[in-house]
Amino acid sequence: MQTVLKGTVKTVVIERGRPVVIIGERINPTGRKKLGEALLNEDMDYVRREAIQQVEDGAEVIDVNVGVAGGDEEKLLPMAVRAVSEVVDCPLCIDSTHPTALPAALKICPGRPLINSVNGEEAALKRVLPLVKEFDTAVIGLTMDDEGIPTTSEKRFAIAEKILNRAAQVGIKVEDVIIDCLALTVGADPNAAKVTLETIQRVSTELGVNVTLGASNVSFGLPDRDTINQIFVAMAIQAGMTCAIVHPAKARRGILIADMLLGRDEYCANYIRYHRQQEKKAAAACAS
Ligand code: THG
Repeated sequence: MQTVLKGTVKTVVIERGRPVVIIGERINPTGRKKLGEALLNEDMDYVRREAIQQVEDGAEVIDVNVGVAGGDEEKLLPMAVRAVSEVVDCPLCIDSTHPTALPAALKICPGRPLINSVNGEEAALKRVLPLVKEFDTAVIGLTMDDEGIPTTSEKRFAIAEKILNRAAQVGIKVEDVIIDCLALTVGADPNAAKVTLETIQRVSTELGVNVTLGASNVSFGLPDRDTINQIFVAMAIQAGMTCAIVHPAKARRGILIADMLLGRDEYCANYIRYHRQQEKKAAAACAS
């Protein structure tokens, strides 16, 4: 089950058994005042720098979310997508549910992006799936609907099935739907992470599709978020997650180690290369 995404130059293949693909989450103004201000000022240099940095830190796909209070998303989304695609050659993940901003961004986005996202809600399915077909993209399907996010893996699984069925009806291939089993903060519900992991396991084994998470959500409101996120990501990978929307600089090490421990890194080459790079960086920082 291969999901193939394309940037201006690079092609990214998401598939179980291959190294987990990092989708850089940083172009998102939620909780980031400076980025929000930059977007309101249409300062695309800030967005460009953020994209370049994430690729340097190991992102293979860049998520672009410009949802900021008072911002004109229909104008900002295509602007940001263009700016990012001018400075990085990897595929983009267009993170918007705005009915007109999304098609406007798709029109100018090079390659084969990932749409983030559709969900099990009737209105969302009717609005987004035709765009996936028209622009020949892949799409993330969130396991939630008009009743919100189910608290059981059975219900989330049923929504995943529904999204795949509806996608098939409009001629979207099953490999072009990546299911998001939804990470919620364990700070609000002790079973939150467990339900997510159980859903990943079922979706991955019974439906065979690629699975993703906005993994950083799991630690909202808790101390030492980075460690929680790293351990959760490792567990999600074991359960079947094949790509992760994360902070690349913070998540890469744990992901490389999880891949290595699951036999997806021959001779530990990726891990050792990464380790050497980090040592070089540290030495350079000391010398300067
Ligand atoms: N699923 C899908 N897409 C998503 C999410 C998801 N997109 C948005 C979000 N959830 C994933 N992206 C983020 C981005 C940032 C943070 C969490 C998830 C985050 N930000 C810090 C905060 O708010 O405290 C601040 C950032 C910083 O300055 O470090 O945690 O679930 N498909």
